[in-house]
Amino acid sequence: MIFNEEFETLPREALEALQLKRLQQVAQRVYHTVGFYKKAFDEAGVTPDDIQSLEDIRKLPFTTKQDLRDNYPFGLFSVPMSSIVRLHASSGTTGKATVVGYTKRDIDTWSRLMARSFVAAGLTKNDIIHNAYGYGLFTGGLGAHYGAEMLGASVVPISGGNTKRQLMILQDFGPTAICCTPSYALYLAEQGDELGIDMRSLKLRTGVLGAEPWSEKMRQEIEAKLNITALDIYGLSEVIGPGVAMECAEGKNGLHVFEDHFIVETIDPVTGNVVPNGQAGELVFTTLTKEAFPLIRYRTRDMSRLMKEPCRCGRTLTRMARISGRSDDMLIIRGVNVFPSQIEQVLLDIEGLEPHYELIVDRDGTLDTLEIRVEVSEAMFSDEVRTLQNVERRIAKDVKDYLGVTAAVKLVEPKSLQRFEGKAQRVVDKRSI
Ligand code: DLL
Repeated sequence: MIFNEEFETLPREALEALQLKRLQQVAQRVYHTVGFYKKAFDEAGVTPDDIQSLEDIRKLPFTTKQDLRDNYPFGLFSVPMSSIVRLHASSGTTGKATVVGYTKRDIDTWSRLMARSFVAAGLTKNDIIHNAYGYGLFTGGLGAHYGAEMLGASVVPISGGNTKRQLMILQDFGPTAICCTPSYALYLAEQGDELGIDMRSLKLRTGVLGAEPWSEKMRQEIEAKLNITALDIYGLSEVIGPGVAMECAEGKNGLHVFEDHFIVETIDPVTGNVVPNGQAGELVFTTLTKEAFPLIRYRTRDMSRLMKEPCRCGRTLTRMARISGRSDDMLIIRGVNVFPSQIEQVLLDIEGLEPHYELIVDRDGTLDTLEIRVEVSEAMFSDEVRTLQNVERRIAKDVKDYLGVTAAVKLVEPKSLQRFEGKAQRVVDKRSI
């Protein structure tokens, strides 16, 4: 089943003609309404009129997360605030990260993209969708919610957390589909087993899972434990939220990028050059239809590879392989995006700590764990145990307050952590997904 048959199955030529027309429009729009883009285009010596073919997109400059931060909070919006009906922000940051805005039409576009995603997963208006993505500034909850309503399905807006209640509702309401992160799907399965619930005999048939990297092995585990078909959904707040790309139930091999709304490129993260089709590279997206917050050549730092071969579902949209990693050091811990530099900032704000630390990320059963080991100064090291414990508590609290993640903190002796000659390796990620 295809939600938007016309646009999802356009012959490539027609799709590319549509993309070019929309690219020309968005280039004009940002050049004339957003000071940042006018300056960036001028510096690159390019004007919107230079876009004569799709390849000409390569003349346009990249946009990075730093550009978004520099223009915090609303500097890249292309419409007046009176036209903005919704704001979201990326998770797990001090707040000074990335804020995104939507017009009424953007919300409608996004809802349709999510409805498309659900239909690609085989869902219909007869489904009951248990939406365990977090509601709030994170785009997962409301994005999936509006999409489910657009489809006409019955949505259970359970949001994240309170696993016992989730398990009760899974049994009592009999939802046929679940939206959550893959690791939470596994956690639910595990907790259900512990409580003696037969998780395989629930009414669940489908999982629309994403927001963090996962693997084929994890998919098999989730499918076996919950007796569902687990499909991958990708997106990022900057581009629109979930619903940028979705795996179809028929192909179950790569995610269709909704190319009538986004142009996707893959680049070499070091040189910035576009890599040949099929080769691994960093995903770069340009939005074609967004009004409030159009983005030109946004560097996602997510690594993938594009597959142009036709898919058995009939969609002509290019597929991207599941995300294989990141070209920067961003960690996703229990669904929260965290940069080691943000943890460093918290540590440096506390007196008596040395700038030597190590972050150990692991998985306890199905849950991500974070341990922070940090060296204390000689002076502090000779303090009473109680003082040291207080410092540990303070670090854990600050990390939780500012970044939204729970961490176990361990103060270690001065000079006990490894030193590095080249690039410091501060993160030990023991998770195998
Ligand atoms: O995670 C949007 C989303 C919500 C996607 C619900 C899917 C489902 P952000 O919080 O801005 O937005 O985080 C975006 O999460 O750049 C990737 O690194 C990672 N990510 C998202 N989906 C996937 C996925 C939402 N399917 C960042 N596989 C992105 C791997 C993913 N990583």
